[in-house]
Amino acid sequence: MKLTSKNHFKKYGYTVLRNYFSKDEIEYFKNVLEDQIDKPSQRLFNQEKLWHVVGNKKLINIMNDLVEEKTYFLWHADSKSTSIPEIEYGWHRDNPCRQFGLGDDWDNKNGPYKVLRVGMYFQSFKKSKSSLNIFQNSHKKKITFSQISLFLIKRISRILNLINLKTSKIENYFYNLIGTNIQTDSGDVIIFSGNMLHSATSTKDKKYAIFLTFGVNNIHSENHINYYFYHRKIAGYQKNTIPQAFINFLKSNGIFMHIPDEKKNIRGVSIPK
Ligand SMILES: O=C(O)CCC(=O)C(=O)O
Ligand SMILES: [Fe+2]
Repeated sequence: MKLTSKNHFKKYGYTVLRNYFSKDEIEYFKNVLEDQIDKPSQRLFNQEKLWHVVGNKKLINIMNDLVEEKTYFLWHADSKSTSIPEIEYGWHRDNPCRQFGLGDDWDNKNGPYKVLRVGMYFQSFKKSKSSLNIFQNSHKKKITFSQISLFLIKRISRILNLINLKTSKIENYFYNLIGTNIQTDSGDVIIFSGNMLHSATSTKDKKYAIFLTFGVNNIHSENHINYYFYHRKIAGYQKNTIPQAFINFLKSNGIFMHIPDEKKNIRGVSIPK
């Protein structure tokens, strides 16, 4: 029996909405993303033509239903549009405390962790071979055997790179062994828990994607915002550069969440190099 999105999410920590966007919507997003192809990645609040995707009522309702609580926009949102095939294999979590079980994100005494990442894809799988690998349940369970495999894969890839072999085939093979490989086609949306291990796989053609973050009104969402504005040095997350019109837009959609004015200590915070 096929699980509903909600049951799938509850069981594995992620869900995939296939063909979520219509042909016209896909066309629209593709055009906007094509205009900024290979330019430095922009924060979504500075991309007016993409704002409306954040207020997508159907999507907000799906997220509210998945976590059984009202969700808000957490500001960590950007787009990726590249013509250069990616050869990136960065397994990571998107949350502030990236080591399993360590730090505030993993402490539920002040509220459950309910931060969602949303990946929206607008390129055909056939052409791009784009996929997202996920360690299902890595938001609940420590992955020990897999961590060892990851280490081995990195070593093997590095050696193969050194001797100049075409590694993508071999790497994909390994990734399929250790993760759940979600092939992304135009119009697909993946929603996953922000503390889940994941990695984009290599692509062969253009890739157009938008990533958003939503969460319920609690300490974990507050920490997520604080982390991207004050702990990480990712260009563009500056409170004073956010257009008032976007703030008004979020408020009118009931998804506005306050951005703090200063850095707050987060226990167990990880800062990737
Ligand atoms: O490119 C992708 O599909 C994933 C990107 C990602 O993991 C991120 O932006 O945090
Ligand atoms: Fe990520």
